[in-house]
Amino acid sequence: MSNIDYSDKIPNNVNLSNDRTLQRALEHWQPRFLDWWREMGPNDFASVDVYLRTAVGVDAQGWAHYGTVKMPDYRWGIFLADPIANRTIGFGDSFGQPVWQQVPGEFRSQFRRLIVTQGDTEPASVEQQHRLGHTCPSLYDLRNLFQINVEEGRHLWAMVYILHAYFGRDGREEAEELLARHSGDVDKPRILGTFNEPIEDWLSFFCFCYFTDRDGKFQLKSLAESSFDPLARTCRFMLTEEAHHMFVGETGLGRIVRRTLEVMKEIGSDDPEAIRRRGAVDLPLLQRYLNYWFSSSLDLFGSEVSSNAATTFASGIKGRPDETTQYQDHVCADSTFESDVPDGRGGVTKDTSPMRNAMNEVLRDAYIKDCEIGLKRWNMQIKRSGHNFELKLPSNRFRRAIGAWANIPTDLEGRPIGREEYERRMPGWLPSASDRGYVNSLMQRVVEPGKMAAWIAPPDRGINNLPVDYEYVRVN
Ligand code: BYC
Repeated sequence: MSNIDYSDKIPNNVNLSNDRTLQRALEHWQPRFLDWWREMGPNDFASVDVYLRTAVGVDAQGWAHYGTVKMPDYRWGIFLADPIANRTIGFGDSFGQPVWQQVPGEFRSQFRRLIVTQGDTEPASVEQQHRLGHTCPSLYDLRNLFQINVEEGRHLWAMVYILHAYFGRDGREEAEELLARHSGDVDKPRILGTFNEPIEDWLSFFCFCYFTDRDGKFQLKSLAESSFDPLARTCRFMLTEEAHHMFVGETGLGRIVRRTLEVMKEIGSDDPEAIRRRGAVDLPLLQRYLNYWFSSSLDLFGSEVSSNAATTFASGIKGRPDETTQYQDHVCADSTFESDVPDGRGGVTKDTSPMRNAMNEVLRDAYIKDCEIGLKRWNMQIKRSGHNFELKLPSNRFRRAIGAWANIPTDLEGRPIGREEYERRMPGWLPSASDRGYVNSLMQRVVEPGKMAAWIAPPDRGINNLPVDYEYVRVN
């Protein structure tokens, strides 16, 4: 089962050639996907050779095969992790029963909704990053951008396979719609807020990979627990690819911090203006970008109290990340969850809800802890350089658009404040027009092998044991 059949028009490890109807349906969708890629993907780089990783098998040995490819020739396909023998349902009302190989009729619309939402984010991110290749800080980074883009394209394939194989005509229609909605489109936007935010510079790109791809990790881990086994298996394999996207975010931001600290040492000052004169990213500016992308990504978990979340947990559709190892109670029929909510009079009060309804918040809490890891590492770098600046995640109440704190003005610590004060202090909290103008001025393309833009330090090592100055993308 592990090996992927690359002789098929659509590479796969699901014996696609045994199901002619499904194969034909997917072969019908394939040229539409390629049209979308040509129009909305990194199309100005269609003819360049890129050093990319392609999966040849789904086991530890097979999934990372490296070679030079032109992106439109990348072999997008359908790869499911191997089945786990005798797998049983790990949570909810049907705990302990055998997992499902088909979608139970009564849960069809909930499954479809989640799969479409997941699928929608994948092409959205490619659209958001559409023009970044023109301002890459190095060939190493350009290659990482393209690796992420092709893998997001493959993740779209992963969801489209499930829609086609298990949801009949509805699924085929949804697969068409996944190519018809576009990031930021006024008439047909992407489903979730963050995926309509423009990503016009590499600082935003690294923040997106750090914060938004990490939501991907948590959502995929939850879906990898699903009782619908084909969905669980496809998400398990997607997670192997997702790890690289977060690595790009974490090391990208870490390299920016390192470069800034070098400049601060050279000039003997932490004055933002002096740092900007040397073409680096001052730490308060970085903090404002972190505030922006973190608060936007928090909304991706949905409302704190959600009847959707309760239903999907109870019915075994969507679990919690690492359900088996991280939790004792897998049914959560009687437990409760306490959270802080606005009291409607400018203050905060406690609210207790059934645990099942609070599953979005359980996930968001775990996500926030995971986000803190990188900040600890960067703060260590800053401290070791003798500076007392500390990067911080804002409160989970700050600048929320979804849930109990939606449109409630708070400061970065989550204290409710008046609207007027909120508006007045906002330029210190989020990137201002002049911050964005400055960051844009840094975005000059660097394509000499091994050379880095002045605002980012080189990576510690290259890709797949190659040197950093390897020509990862042949742009000429
Ligand atoms: N923006 O009960 P509620 C990734 C909607 S990232 C706009 O609060 P629920 C990736 C919600 O859809 C992972 N709308 O929440 C990363 C619902 O609408 P409908 C993506 C929002 O349903 C980087 C309504 O509000 N995967 O893979 O419990 C690059 C009420 O919902 C937002 C998933 O999200 C928002 N931020 O949970 C590439 C997994 N938040 O349906 C890829 C699948 C909520 O009533 N999705 N709404 O019209 C889910 O599990 C759930 O849909 C959510 C929301 C967690 C998103």
